Amino acid sequence: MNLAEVLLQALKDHGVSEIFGIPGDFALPFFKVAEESGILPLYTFSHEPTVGYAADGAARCHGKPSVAAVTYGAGGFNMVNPIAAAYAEKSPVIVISGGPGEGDKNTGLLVHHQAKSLNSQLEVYKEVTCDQVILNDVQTAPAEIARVLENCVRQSRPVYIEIPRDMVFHSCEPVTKNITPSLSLNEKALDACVDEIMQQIEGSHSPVLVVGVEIRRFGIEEQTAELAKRLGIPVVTTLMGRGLLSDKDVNMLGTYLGVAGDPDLTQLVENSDAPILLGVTLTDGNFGVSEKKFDFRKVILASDGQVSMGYHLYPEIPLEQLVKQLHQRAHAIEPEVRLIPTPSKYPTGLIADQTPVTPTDIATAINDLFSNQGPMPIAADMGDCFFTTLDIEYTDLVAPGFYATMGFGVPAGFGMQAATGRRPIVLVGDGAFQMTGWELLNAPRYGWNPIVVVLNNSSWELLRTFQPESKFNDLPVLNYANIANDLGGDGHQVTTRQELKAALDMAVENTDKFQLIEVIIGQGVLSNTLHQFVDGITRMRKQAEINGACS
Ligand code: S1T
Ligand code: MG
Repeated sequence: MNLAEVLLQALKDHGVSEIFGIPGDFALPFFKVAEESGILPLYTFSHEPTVGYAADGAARCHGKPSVAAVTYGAGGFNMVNPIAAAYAEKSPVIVISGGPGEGDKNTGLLVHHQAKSLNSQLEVYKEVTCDQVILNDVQTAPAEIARVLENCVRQSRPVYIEIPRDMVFHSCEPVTKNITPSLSLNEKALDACVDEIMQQIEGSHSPVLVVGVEIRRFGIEEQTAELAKRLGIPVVTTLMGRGLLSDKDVNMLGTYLGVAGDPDLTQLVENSDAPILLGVTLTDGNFGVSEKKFDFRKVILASDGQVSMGYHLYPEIPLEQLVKQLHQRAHAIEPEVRLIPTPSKYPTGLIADQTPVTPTDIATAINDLFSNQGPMPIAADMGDCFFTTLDIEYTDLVAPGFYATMGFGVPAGFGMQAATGRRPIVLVGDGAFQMTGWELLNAPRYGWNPIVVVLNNSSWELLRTFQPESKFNDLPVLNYANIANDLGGDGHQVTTRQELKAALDMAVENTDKFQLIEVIIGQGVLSNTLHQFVDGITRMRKQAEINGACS
């Protein structure tokens, strides 16, 4: 086999199911082998941010790596932001970039697409990946590929592989996959850690399980659900973790949103005497809106391969081993403080009248759709569309809940459909649609048919909420429904609830092409959850000012 075939086979052996990409002259040989070998399906797009977001969306759905392949320089640098998002949210994306060969380097001339130096791209990607390699030696290539792919899986972070264009067709030995990649395990430390956790849980009155993205990234949602059931304790997700355990039989109370969320749920989490945080990342999005500062002496935090509780830190405790051991030791805990999930607090029963549509009406219409025909997976962009998803029944969701980049929605919807074969609903604001929504032109060639809901307020409304005086928040007025028709789908423009319901029913019926529902929303009209976030953050800032003034 040649080096490219060896790499493609190794990708497949490490769980990769598809490649997203845009070629260039430094990557043409690799893309030629990728297309002609058929080892993995290849989907090309129009702009590299979409390549990165689609691979991220697919990786999140698979719980396994996905590939974003680009050319050197113009392509690679164009995709840094999506890979930064994947790094921040622990999504295992494998970046494969073409690169200059020996012939290119020895001319004594500057190489086109290079920036500061020939290794500039590698240096930049070191900041958003957990391991990197340039494959310029076929003798060492198999071991280097094995190492980098193992780190991608083991750390659930992006990695960078550069394949010089004059190396692609060199014959190369196949990659020997390293043993199941897992963090090194200290058995005695694991036993001591589990003992201490069980002791705290058994002595608690109000334990609660808070789950974060690592339980999906390391493929242990089922095991986590079993643990929760055996302990008999309630489960909530972090903002970043919304959508986790959506198909599992657990006592799921919803998403912890602090001051912006359900008050009973917020109280339960913040007053718990044994909050168990599994696979949770301590970010401002997840905990910045905490009404009450957590007493971290009581928090049990298992994340990034270690466990901290009280003043103890247990290094080298892989999450999957911890959950397995806890499950073996767990027994029903009868929490005295129980929050029985009240009937669904999600809005339903849209009144299909002439009232102008609000973001929460969109959530209500989707909830009604789900109750009639079952849930659909959702890909959300960043803007009020993201906060709107929090008013939608609990379902599979991919969204940039922490890194908060725009442009994620439509491409991640592609990644979701490529990875799962399920038709997604995409929620995106007009500003974010202007970034990557045009990529819908590529949907027909792959038979993808998302239902894309564009919240069109002709505004960067999320920014206006915090800085209303700025005129730059006004966006051009565009008819996205007309544009959808030109991009190969069906466009529906709606203003009233009645039109929204009709358009959604029609979109669901039409599966032969993507459906775009452009919802005209007045400026200043926000989702319930965003209102709560803004009120909560404003209240906290005022309190901080008062505290500052008093100190
Ligand atoms: N650029 C990128 C790539 N991501 C971002 N998050 C931003 C800029 C900053 C930003 C937001 S929210 C927002 C911007 C520009 C406006 C979003 O407008 P739109 O998509 O129309 O949604 P809505 O009108 O619902 O706000 C976050 C806070 O950083
Ligand atoms: Mg907008």
